[in-house]
Amino acid sequence: MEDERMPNFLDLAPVSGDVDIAILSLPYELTTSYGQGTASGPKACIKASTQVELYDENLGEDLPAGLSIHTVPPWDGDEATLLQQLDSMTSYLIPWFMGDCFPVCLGGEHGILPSIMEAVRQHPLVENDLSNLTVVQIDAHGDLRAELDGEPYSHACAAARALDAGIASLLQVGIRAYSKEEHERMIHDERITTFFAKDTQSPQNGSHHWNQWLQTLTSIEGPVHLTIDIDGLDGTLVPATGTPVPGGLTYWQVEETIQTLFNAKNAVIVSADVNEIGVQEDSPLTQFTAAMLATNVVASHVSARRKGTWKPTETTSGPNRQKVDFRGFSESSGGE
Ligand SMILES: [Mn+2]
Repeated sequence: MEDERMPNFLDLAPVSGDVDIAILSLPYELTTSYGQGTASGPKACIKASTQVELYDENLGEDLPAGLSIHTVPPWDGDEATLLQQLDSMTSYLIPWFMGDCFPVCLGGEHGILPSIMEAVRQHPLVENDLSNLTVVQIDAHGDLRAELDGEPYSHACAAARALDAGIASLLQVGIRAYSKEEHERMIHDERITTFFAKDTQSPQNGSHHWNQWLQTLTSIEGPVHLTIDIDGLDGTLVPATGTPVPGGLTYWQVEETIQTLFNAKNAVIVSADVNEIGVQEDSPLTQFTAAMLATNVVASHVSARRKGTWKPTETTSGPNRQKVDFRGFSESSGGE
């Protein structure tokens, strides 16, 4: 079973020429609290994606809708230290973050986000300065801890590390599990806007908060990275994610978030990730839900291209790209 051929995302034919959309796999798991299997998540998600319908109603046609979608072989780093692993992931990602194609990363635990931020830094619209980048985070957790069990690069610190990297703003939704320290940071850090699940999911006035969230997305300007921790969804939809939590977003709320974001007139979504994908054994629901969301991200990107809000910033090049040596994490740290 293990050595069966790995399918491409959506079971599409291999790409030999230009790449318009790159599907990247980061099977990275180091610090997930008590779930297991996010390292196998990207592979399970790609396998599940072969069962996703190619027809997209908004596009009015089947994916890939005239574009080339390339499934990049997974990152296979096996470095000695955590910081070297983060460097290795960034090296793997950078060739796909040069603005000529749209990268969609599948994870792996949310600890992949710092590596993604370093790759986004190389994007021509970001120009090595993250201070014009907005990160939109769908998540059950704040991920704003300074450290967890002594580890600053824990999945529980992903958003805090993105802020440390210098991003302009962090917009969070689905949030319902956080510490006192994280709650205080959400309230006092002006770069953070948090939409709590207890508000957006309130049976009495949830729609008021939800409309505010959609308006917030619509008014974003400049480059954006979208990070979807699938535990932002209600735990019933993703029981095999690292830390499933009840009381979360519905599937349609996440789709509406994706579509509203990609439709924002003055925002350019430069990259996205779908992370904390677990492998459910009794049913493919968890990995299939992740595959549906990744497909929706791809279709929404196609729509943004058609509207002209996303344009390639360089000449498109093919699927064979060299890793870029990156040592930012291991060299900038003064040790543990
Ligand atoms: Mn998270």
